[in-house]
Amino acid sequence: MEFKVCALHFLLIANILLVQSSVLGSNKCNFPAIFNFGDSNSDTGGFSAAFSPVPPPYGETFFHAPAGRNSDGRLIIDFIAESLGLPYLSAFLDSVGSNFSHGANFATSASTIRPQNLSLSKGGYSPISLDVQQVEYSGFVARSQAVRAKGSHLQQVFSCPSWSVFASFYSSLYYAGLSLDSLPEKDYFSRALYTFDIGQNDITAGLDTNLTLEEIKAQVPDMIGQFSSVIKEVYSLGGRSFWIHNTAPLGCLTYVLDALAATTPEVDRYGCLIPYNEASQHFNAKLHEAVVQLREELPLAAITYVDIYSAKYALISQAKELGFEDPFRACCGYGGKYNYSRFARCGSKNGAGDVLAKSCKDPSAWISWDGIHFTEAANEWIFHRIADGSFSDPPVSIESACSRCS
Ligand SMILES: *[C@@H]1O[C@H](CO)[C@@H](O)[C@H](O)[C@H]1NC(C)=O
Ligand SMILES: *[C@@H]1O[C@H](CO)[C@@H](O)[C@H](O)[C@H]1NC(C)=O
Ligand SMILES: *[C@@H]1O[C@H](CO)[C@@H](O)[C@H](O)[C@H]1NC(C)=O
Ligand SMILES: *[C@H]1O[C@@H](CO)[C@H](O)[C@@H](O)[C@@H]1NC(C)=O
Repeated sequence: MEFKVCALHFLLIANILLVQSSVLGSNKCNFPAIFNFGDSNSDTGGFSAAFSPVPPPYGETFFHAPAGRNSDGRLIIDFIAESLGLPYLSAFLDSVGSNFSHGANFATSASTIRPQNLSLSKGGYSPISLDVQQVEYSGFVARSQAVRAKGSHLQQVFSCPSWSVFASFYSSLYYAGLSLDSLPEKDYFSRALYTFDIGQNDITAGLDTNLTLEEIKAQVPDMIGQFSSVIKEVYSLGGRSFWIHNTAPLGCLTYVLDALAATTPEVDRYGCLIPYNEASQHFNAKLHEAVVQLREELPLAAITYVDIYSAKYALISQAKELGFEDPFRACCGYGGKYNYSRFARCGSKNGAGDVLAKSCKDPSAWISWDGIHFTEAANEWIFHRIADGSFSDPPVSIESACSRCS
């Protein structure tokens, strides 16, 4: 009910904006920055910087070398950055060659919303859970502004005429030291787009510890509660435009099929495992409810809920019609029914040090890159489906995601 009213309002606003835009120019938000939070679906180098770098052949299609991303090329977050006219996001944890002037990426692979009780080596999940990403973000806001304040003070000193001979020399040294032009301007934090894609690993972490789906569903309110707290924290620091992806159809992903297809008789007509898709849908329904609630609590926020589940399901279920090969078979992998083995993942080497799990000839023909993550071609397809708002509540396009719906 609430959603319908909200969407209707939005459509009216959109019509007005459309009329205005032909007169005034555009209804775009002109986001100057993106701050992203999440897991490997949107990690652009955080896990690689902190734990272990992704090996070749990751990155082969677009970056022509491993680029901290779990794909052969660009991720959805890269296509988002491109579409908003912004540079690719540097990972907050990567201190070499990073440039945060138009945003930062706090996502790391294997991250969960809820902190896990097992260390990375025991549980396989990242200690950089969403609460930690939020602490990193808070520190980034405060410290980047402190550095900027020092820099502008120095600029005034150098503008004194008697100093002008030395000014350009010293200022270039000083600015290089402070990397002033690698940090966002103050007002960017309130004008930025805040993107979130996290939750998939909270569900699989439960499966890894042998919880039943019912037990995992019972944890969803805690997952969503912790997610909402982070949105409120970002809002309290000035964040206003939020673009929130829900979670993928787990029962259609190769690594889940590999582990659980043998013991799961309930399969849909495309070959996806029904109970695991239902677990994702349960999480997504609760996330959607939380977004509706957050809109009431955060009156100045524009919060877009993006049903990326349906976009991914559409791609997998219509793979053939869309010109892709078997959606369950990994392009890069080794052995088994799906060219996927959890013991020999994409890029892993054999005893002699040769790459064992190799890439396929044409990754652009495949949907699954490594059995867990999507190929660049799949990411691009999914990006185009979600970018125009047709999978969103409210149905705003990404460049207009600062529009509130009430
Ligand atoms: C970790 O352990 C605490 C204390 O037993 C528990 O409350 C919490 O739910 C656990 N977290 C996860 C992700 O299992
Ligand atoms: C960071 O990127 C911005 C925009 O692309 C650019 O203007 C700036 O010079 C860059 N900073 C450094 C230190 O390279
Ligand atoms: C989960 O069950 C499997 C198979 O029964 C077992 O090998 C594994 O040790 C169990 N994992 C945990 C964390 O209890
Ligand atoms: C997966 O296996 C590798 C060898 O480890 C091959 O090189 C790939 O071509 C294969 N990919 C597919 C899609 O079958």
